[in-house]
Amino acid sequence: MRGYRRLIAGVFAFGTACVASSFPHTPVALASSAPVAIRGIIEGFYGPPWTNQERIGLFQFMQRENLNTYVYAPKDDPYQRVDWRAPYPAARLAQMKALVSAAQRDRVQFVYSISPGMTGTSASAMQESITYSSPSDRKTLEAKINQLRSVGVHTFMLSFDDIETTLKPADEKVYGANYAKAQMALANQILSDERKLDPRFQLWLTPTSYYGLIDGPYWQTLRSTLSPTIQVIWTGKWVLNATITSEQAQTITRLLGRKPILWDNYPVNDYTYDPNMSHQLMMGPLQGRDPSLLNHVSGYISNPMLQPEASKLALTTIADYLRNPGSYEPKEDWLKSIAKMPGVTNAALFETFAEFNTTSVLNPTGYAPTTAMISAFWGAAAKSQRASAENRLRAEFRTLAKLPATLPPTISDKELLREIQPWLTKLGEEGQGGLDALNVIDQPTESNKQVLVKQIRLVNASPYEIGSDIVAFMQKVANRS
Ligand code: LOG
Repeated sequence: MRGYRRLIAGVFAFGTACVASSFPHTPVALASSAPVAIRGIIEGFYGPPWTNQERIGLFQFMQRENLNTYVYAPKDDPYQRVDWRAPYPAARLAQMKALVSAAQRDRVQFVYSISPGMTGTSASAMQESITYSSPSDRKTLEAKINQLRSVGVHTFMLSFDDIETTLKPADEKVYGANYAKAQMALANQILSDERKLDPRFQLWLTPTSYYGLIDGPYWQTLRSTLSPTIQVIWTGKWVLNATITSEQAQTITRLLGRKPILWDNYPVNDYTYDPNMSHQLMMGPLQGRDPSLLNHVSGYISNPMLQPEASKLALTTIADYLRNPGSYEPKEDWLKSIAKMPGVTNAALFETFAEFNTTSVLNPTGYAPTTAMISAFWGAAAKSQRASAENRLRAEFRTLAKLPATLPPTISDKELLREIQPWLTKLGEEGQGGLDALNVIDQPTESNKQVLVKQIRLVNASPYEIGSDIVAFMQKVANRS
């Protein structure tokens, strides 16, 4: 089991200040009015990494949206994690060079993350993991950094999230059980070695304690030993957060001894690919972040979904929040962002689909209109009320049943269409299922019931999560009849 699953299970259980000069070497021209200097995206999820083509598309989007930083941190890219020791072969390095150049062209700062620690204590994990005190491992890591510098990268991140905290015997001899000390010493040494080679070198660090608000030995070691010029990541009180407040950011600033770079785990959806979960799209707006939060962080980076094109809706709202957090209104901004969504030619129709993909930790109820329609239907006391509630539901179910045919011709971005297709298909099946359920209510014949039961089986077989209130409606009708 990956480390983060344990953490996420816990989450589900309950449900200006920085000016350009503080980041002197960035090649990016910062908009002077932006409330925080580092604004961007971290490709930091588990699962299939994006392709370079997808990343380059994202850079263009980022430039338009005034996002200036991209962090390359795909957990499942072997060169970034398990095979961190392996240098890039020439062909792969050329691809990285093309990627870094594309980012530069779009005025996006490229940050390369490397994760030299593994999860667990298996023999292979122990072997793959760095020995912090080993000069040869450090040199190997620096050689990898130097290789990426040769293609134009100057900012690096050492990522120690979701890793084993038991030290190897060689490290124990030097650091006892204090893995924080081992990590900080390595980071400081790399900073001093690399600065000698490259005055533009910048280092960021994702600590093993990357969330929370309660002090402990790890952060005590971090703030007392880590060079103050190294930027440190924090994800909020938890891994996923309904709210992130200025007060929390001020607390963590004291604990880390510096303002954090906020790694916001929204709209990331990798954890919905866990075997016991249904896959979800996170297409709702950013919400629950204090308007003054950006005064208390040194940067804001969003971890998006496995689906880069579909991520652009939430990312547009994030970019708007980052431009002007004081006047940001989630729902209003979301509607505007749909209208701007690249490759979408019929905003109203896209909204019909997108509103079914807005349920998240940030907004547990979401925007799907069927929730209220279904409760109005069951709650209708008078016959006439029930009839009009039924008519409204039927019209909505018809729209949804037809959506797999009506929406695709209005989407010119075929990648976006490919990404959303499984959810679109399921929503169409649910629309049909809703109609089947209304038929059973109106005419409870055996054959109508069989049609409904068959449709329930079909939607329940899907591993994709969408429109669960419609499925519950179908089931309720089947159980009653
Ligand atoms: C991982 C991240 C993953 C995210 C959401 C951080 C710092 N690390 O729990 O790679 O995408 O959760 O599943 C994480 O957030 N750990």
